[in-house]
Amino acid sequence: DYGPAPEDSSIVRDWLQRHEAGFGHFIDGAFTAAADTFAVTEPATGQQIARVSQGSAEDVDAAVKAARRAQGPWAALPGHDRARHLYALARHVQQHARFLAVLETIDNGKPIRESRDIDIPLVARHFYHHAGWAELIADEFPGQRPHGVCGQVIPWNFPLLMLAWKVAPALAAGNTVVLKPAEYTPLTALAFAEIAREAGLPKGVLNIVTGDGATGAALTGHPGVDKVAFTGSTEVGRLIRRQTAGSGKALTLELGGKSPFIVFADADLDAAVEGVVDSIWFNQGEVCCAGSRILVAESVAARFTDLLKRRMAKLTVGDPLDKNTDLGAIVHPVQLARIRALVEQGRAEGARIHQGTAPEGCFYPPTLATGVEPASTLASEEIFGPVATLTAFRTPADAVALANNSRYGLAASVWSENISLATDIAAKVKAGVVWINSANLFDAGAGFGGYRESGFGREGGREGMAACLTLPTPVAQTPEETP
Ligand code: TXE
Repeated sequence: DYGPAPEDSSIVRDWLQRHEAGFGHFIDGAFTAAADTFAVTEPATGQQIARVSQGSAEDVDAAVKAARRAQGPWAALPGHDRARHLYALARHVQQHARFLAVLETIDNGKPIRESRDIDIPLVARHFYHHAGWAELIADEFPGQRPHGVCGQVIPWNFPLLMLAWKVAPALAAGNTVVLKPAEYTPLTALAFAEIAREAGLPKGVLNIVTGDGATGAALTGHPGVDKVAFTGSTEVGRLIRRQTAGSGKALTLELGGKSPFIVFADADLDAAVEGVVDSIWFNQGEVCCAGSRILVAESVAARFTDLLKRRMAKLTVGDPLDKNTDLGAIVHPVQLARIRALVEQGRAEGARIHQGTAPEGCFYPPTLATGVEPASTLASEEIFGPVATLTAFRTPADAVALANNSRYGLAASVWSENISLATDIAAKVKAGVVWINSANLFDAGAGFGGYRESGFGREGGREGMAACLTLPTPVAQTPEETP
């Protein structure tokens, strides 16, 4: 049995106890004294588990200045030295993997099986992968240089993984970072700051300032920030685009989604059912690329719906720290209220709602909505909960039209035993990522990002590295030098 033992949870509770007075920010290699703190709660119990500081404009300014001082020396290190630091971060994450998995589960509400087997291993993988890039940049991107100071704002659905996605490539390229975690889930970022210090990362290279949207806006609007990277809601993405327009800052946005999950008649239907489980019922559906719109060939729609409903009834919703739990707690009562309101609106618009069971508290059952019009709320709004719509299609062309009938374009999943059909459809669906006979597979080596209202820019792989670098301003040539 390799799951977290009960003592892992007590190590985390002890750590929280030690920080009972509240967490400060991590600036210039040290923690500031806690000030102006707000409560962080455990979604599964509603209990306060920590207090963290609400970052002011002055805190953000101090962090940006520390990052600026550290940037020149960091970028001047030979690539293999930056790689050494990133490898050290990866190894230290692995050493603390159990602690980080339990802390993530307590703070976010996600099942321990997922934080243990998916989130934390992918965090380590991301640092290992980008350590490799740190050594390759000079050869692979000749003449390019880092942006400078990166201001990064991340959401609450994959707190430490989103940190890794943003921090690892930025540091590999020679940038320094000020990161603001989401106010619901700041704890693994603060634990990571301790780990970075333990791993010997030079001071000022990574700074963490906690707080809410106002702290985020102070960071993305700070004139000392050269590159802004944001993952979160489309509304806030729009605000940040406006705020940074004309500032000369580079910008990447990873926003919402309403991703199609397309099942053809010749698909392995049992495998596709498991695909749905991994797609919309993974992480309580709080996944930007969740397959929230199931599109299924008319000839198998009734059978597939039946299989799905039966599978849904077997999913266990409850204690996130229990290894048998399939869906944990919803991150916050505000998010739960949002999911409930959207489903009720769907019901009022005529959708038929099929649900599993969930305990009292901040939990929501796995949900399938049938009889939904493509233009209805449930089929078009990002719900960010375990709620999928199911719509039948007649022809492959209908499937593509339905799939592309969205303001978003983040991901898609195509299920068929006919690989020519699957690749043909994949090419026609407007989405940044398309999975065939699989869903929600993330790899540090593959670029991830969207089209349309899902944002722009890529994270991961070569494209992700390119987004952390910039071409130097061209030097004007004198006429004599022109051949
Ligand atoms: O997101 P916000 P919220 C979607 C999802 C969810 C909805 C609302 O549909 O129900 O958004 O979630 C910081 N300038 N997604 O309100 O506000 C904020 O502090 C700079 C999809 O939690 O976008 C947090 O760190 N930063 C999504 C981060 O932005 C600002 C993930 C995200 O919070 C800011 C999360 C501002 N003006 C929610 N205002 C995805 N696609 O992954 C807030 N923030």
